[in-house]
Amino acid sequence: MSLPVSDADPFDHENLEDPGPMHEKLREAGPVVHLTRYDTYALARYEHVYAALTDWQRFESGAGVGLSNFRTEKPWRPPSLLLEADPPRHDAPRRVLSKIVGPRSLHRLRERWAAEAAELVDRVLAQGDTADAVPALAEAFPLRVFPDAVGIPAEGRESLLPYGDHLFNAFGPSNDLVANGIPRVAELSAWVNAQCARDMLTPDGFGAAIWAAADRGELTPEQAPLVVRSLLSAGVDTTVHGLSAVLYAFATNPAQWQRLREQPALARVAFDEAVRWESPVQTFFRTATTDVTVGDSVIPDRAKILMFLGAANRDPRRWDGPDHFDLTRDPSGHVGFGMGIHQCVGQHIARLEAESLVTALARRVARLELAGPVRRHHNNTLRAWRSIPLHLHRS
Ligand code: OVV
Repeated sequence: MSLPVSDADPFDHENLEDPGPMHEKLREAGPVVHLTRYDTYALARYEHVYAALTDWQRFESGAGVGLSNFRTEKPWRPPSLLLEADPPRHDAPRRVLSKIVGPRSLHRLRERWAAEAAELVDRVLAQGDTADAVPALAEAFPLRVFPDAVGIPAEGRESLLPYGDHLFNAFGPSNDLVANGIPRVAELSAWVNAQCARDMLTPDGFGAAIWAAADRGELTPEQAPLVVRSLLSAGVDTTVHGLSAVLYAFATNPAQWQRLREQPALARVAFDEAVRWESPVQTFFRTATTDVTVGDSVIPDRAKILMFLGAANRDPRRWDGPDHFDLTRDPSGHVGFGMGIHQCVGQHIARLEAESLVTALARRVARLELAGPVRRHHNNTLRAWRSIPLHLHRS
């Protein structure tokens, strides 16, 4: 039995700025690596991340998918019924939400979102030929269409981003990023929780559909607001950074933009390739329910396991030229949305948002290029952006 060890800190600022070198070391060290700093077990190869994601019996979520263990430490908010639960408790909320945000239900949003995206891109282009893609496009579009689709009021929406930022930081260790978020937690949580009440939600949105499922007995009235909270928690920052990723990918790969312009139907595959390439959600933890043998090593019962989705998505054992953003590749099978019973329930929403925005841009912009230095935003879980200055050359 051997167990490679590493004293790397995946949550320090150097690794958050550029996790690539650490990912390579972890993949090369072996199928599982003990991270001594946090006494957690790292999986960074595609094969083993995939295996853990699809083995919910031995890699549970109910003890939390962050570093802290809910069985020994009180969670900072009531656990998610979807993310932080295992079967059978996980199943009814998952079944209800999958249907509400599934491809069939989203059909009615296609035209509306295409029009919203066209309007936004026209407004940005009317202001000149440069823009910061993060606030102007990647934040503006989801903050407009997604809360509308959930059915919450316009007022206070700006709270969604800092709430999500703190939530995704809180899956990591209690470092400076978490400390910086704490002063606003009570205010932001109170606002988000208030939006989950039945009488806050418009009758035609995802939120009202969740409450209607409770009326039919598919959820309890106690579960309904927590399922709405999952949408508001997981649905904004993730798509903002996913959209940033695809815009950055095109700005730095002009030949791929030309390919998209010739074949606009590539917008969907482009987004999945960007999710593979950047992995907006970099990591989640699981907890071992028993001793688990991985390679030649044993992960002990109750240990926390850190799954590096971003490292798996660039594992050269699985992908040819993994560091290239390439629209000729088939990115399906990437683990950027997870895999197995917890795989992103909102992925069809994210894809429709991306397809709407990228298509609107492709119709109007012949060339995209960086107009200055990009800046990352550091988060313990998200591969995030602060600024992507772009030159937008109209067609
Ligand atoms: C995937 C994800 C991230 C953050 C929060 C949640 C889910 C939730 O269900 O609240």
